[in-house]
Amino acid sequence: MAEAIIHDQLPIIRAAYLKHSQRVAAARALNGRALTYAEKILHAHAEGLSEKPQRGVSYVKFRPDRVAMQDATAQMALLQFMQAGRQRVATPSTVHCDHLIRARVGVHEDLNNAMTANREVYDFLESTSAKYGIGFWKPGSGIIHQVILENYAFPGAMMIGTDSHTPNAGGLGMIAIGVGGADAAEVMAGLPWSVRWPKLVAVVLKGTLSGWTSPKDVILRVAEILTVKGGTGKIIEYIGPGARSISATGKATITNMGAEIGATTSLFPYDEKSAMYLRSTGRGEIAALAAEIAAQLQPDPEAEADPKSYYDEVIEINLDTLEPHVVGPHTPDLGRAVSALAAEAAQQGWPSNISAALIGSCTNSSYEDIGRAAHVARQALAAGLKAKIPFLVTPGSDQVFATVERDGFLEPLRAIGATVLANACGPCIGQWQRDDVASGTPNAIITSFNRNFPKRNDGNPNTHAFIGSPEVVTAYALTGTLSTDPIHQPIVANGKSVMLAAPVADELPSRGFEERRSGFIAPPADGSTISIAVSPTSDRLQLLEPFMAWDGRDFAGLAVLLKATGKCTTDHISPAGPWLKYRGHLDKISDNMFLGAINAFTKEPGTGINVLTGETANLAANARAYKAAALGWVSIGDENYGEGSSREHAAMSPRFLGCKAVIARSFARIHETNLKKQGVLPLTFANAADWEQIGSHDRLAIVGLKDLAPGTSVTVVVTHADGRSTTLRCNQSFTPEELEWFRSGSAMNTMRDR
Ligand code: MIC
Ligand code: SF4
Repeated sequence: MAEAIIHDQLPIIRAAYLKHSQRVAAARALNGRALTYAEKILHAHAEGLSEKPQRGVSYVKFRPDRVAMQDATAQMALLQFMQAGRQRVATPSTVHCDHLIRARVGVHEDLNNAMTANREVYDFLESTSAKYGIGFWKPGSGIIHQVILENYAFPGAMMIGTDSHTPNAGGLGMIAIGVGGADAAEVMAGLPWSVRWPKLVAVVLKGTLSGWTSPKDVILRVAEILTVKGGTGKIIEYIGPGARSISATGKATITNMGAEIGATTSLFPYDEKSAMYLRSTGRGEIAALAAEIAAQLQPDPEAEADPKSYYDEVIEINLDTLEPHVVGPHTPDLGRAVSALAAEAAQQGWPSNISAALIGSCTNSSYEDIGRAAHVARQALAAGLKAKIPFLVTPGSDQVFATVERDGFLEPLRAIGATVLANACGPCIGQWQRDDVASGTPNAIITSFNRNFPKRNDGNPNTHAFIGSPEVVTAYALTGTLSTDPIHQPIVANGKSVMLAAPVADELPSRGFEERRSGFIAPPADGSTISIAVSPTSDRLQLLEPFMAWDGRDFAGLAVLLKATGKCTTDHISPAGPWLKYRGHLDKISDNMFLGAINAFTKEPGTGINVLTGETANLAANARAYKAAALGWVSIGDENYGEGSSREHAAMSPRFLGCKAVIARSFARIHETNLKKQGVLPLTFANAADWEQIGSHDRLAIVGLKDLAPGTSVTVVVTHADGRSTTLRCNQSFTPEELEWFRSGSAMNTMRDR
């Protein structure tokens, strides 16, 4: 099976490399200069480019090589794809079952429980995959991004994935972009994928990592510099000698978590580390093919020598002096060195007791990561120390799990008290049945995951989540407190004082990885006879009804359902955790709409004033009441509205419950596109201060919609409760093609109409 997965890809990769070399040569001529690495991949996949693309301006169509979907988003992606009426996918695609597994006691029981609890959804995903020619990875085989890195990622490729951390594959030199399910459905249906030609940021790495500093600290530092919206519309390219010194899996940690700065994607050039990883995962033949065109899988030397002339922004990080970092709570860009955390926690009054430490996840469960954590654990054991708090380990894939088990890394971790969970997202996505801390209790946790929004991991708004590298998190597990620095100060326990030495571990297993690909089910050559059954009484799955086309009239009398203040991520708009199980049922999941969004009108999450009754109620309930009364509504957003994930439910639920427009100070890229795809107007205030003008009982008219064209501004007339009215100017970023989606009601309607 393993052989087949790789072998099937070889002809595709050969053809891709031939095209890559030809296209790169042509692109140099078109641009009249040397190219960065991202530019090479973009040009190799662009369709019909006759002019030099303008960064941040030109809208370009691309032909990705692959589509990847995880179970929580694949349901909507496939339900939408089914509307296209195709027999088979036009682009190689895979589905990975990882998000729906709940972490409670440990790998075996949790996996068994998931198989029972999610049977209907797994059956749907498996049979749909078989029918349409999609590769299917069973629950337990691993988290999408690890499985992709181990089996499908190759330098120079382009992939889209229905998960925001798809850029993980950028660690292996690939442009891998997180998108909503509608984008995936279109590419699977044979349509191109469009995006504005990104701006380019170079992160020039000098020096080498040493001591406690790890790849995680590079991205934590970048997040601190660029903030959660600093990467919007940009590709982050890591270059310089330091880049070549980082392992391929370490690079993947960095590009994976680039989602947290809103970047379109992040990537590293192909180098010897990439080749080593490919060989170690049984893909020596791919490494050999890449080596033949190595120069084309890197930035041209001119670009690396003079980044300021080739990139829009240049950031320099010296790995020799980079300190281990911890970020949080509540946002990934609130960073500082580990050495500064205790003082800051005391000053801020954050709960000092850490209640749980968690390592692993899609971004930090490589052989090297677990090896370094295990080294810390071995030192603890030698000194008679154990984890003071619950300590959970989530391996990224079956292959990594089997290899670290074989090489004895899990033993010391278990011996200090770790529980090894299933190879799945688990606590990272709120699939953590936590019984030890009552909801509402202030506490801190520390993880090596990506995200730390309030309620993200355990549903408790008072859990202060911090993020660090697996080795740093392991050290904190031994002390259970934020008040001391466990890596620069001795750990005092059992009357002894122990100074931990900096962890060391191999990047890759000297004996190679244990091959574990038995979780893969290849699709049959002909799936046309397979029928897909969705029960009309199911509460897990629901066939989609097309959204209504726009009636050609301006919007008038719209109510303001919500005025979000502060951070409003997709986790605030469409929380996960207990709601994950309804990801295939639009009506059901819409009850979670805006549960986490802080409403400026009520000063609390999830509620708003129903303008029809004057009563304060749950926002989804208000929206349902407006829908029943045929009253359209808008949602008002703050900065970087829709930050975070790719989940299109955050756009579909509002659309389903009658939202006409979202007007925000600014948007995160994937969410803005998701809104457009579902036929909702995303508008931004031309004057950010106009956010203040909107009151709870105002009614909005959005006028001149017939003349909507790329670049035009939009007039919004606000009629206030006292009868006064204010006219606001808003901006929009629609392309001609995206306007079609708005007019026909959704991108899926446009696709079907064609
Ligand atoms: C996440 O990390 O937030 C998720 C859960 O993986 C999401 C996808 C989803 O909500 O299903 C993402 O990153 O896109
Ligand atoms: Fe899964 Fe967490 Fe990674 Fe998202 S960030 S794919 S939830 S492990």
